[in-house]
Amino acid sequence: MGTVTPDVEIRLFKSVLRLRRAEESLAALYSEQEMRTPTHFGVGQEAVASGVCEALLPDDVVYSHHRCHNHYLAKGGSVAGLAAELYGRETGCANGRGGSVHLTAVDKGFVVSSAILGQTIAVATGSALAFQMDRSSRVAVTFFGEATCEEGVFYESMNYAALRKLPVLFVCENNLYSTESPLSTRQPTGTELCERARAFKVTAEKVDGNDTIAVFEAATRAVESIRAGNGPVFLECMTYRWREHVGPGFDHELGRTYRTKAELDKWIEHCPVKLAGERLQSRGIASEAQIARWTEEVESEIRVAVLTAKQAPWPEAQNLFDNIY
Ligand SMILES: Cc1ncc(C[n+]2csc(CCOP(=O)(O)OP(=O)(O)O)c2C)c(N)n1
Ligand SMILES: [Mg+2]
Repeated sequence: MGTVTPDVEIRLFKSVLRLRRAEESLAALYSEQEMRTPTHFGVGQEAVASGVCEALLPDDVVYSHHRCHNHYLAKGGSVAGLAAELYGRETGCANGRGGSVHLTAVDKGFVVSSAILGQTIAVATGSALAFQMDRSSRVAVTFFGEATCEEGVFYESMNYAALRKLPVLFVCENNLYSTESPLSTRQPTGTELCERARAFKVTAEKVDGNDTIAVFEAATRAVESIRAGNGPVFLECMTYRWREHVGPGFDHELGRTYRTKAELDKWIEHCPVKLAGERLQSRGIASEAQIARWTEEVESEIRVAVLTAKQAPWPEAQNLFDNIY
């Protein structure tokens, strides 16, 4: 773990490609009105999930928030489980009970996602406490948006994690917006979230969240430091959500004016999948034909997943109350 070998680069590229194709395919099908769950797509933000998860071991655990598809898939969740969950079927990863914001793949170390901002930050911190008490070397990771740094639970968790030197990695996906509110309306000018983390004596690093390699390297440093017993790390990954806050559309096509098409275009230029693919080709690690083959493999996995999901049974009434506490 840790070195950027050609194998790592290939895995990172295949991961962002899989995340992108899965979400784009699901977004395209959304208008059929067969998926009835509100869905927060993470298109444009894939490199954060792929880069961090590549730095983890299989028994490290990941928690996520409402924009969770990328994290679930990058930690090893299946496209079939995701698609069936969005279609509300018994074969979904949460048996059709959770919808888009409540994904789980415990056997892969993706514990759960929740739409209540900040909730899983506290739960991940609790997992980290359990790992420490068990003298295990496992790490807990929690992904959240930059608006969640405006929630009290973020500071309580960070303080406790720092105090107890807990093995937790806080990953902030800074996509500049909370629903339709830009940072400038929510945080004082010049705010640096890393400085807030450092105020708690937490090691903090800011990276280009669209650069798979940069994220992977920063996450690797973070995880090594955490496993060495140095306590939590805060990683701020700068990125951008391409689609509307919730739903498959594009803001400019829907007449929304809280951000501009020009801003989106700038970020599309800095696309994580494009960057990772170009890097593979320029370094002679993979050809265009190889990339086309990988794309076809991913497309085929998604086609099967969607077809199977659409034919899968609805949840059974008799086990409706299972797993409810
Ligand atoms: C405690 C809480 N407050 C408000 C909301 C409503 N809400 C859902 S998503 C969201 C925006 C979150 O923004 P951010 O954390 O930056 O994540 P992003 O959507 O940008 O990925 C808000 C305010 C909520 N789900 N939970
Ligand atoms: Mg945000």
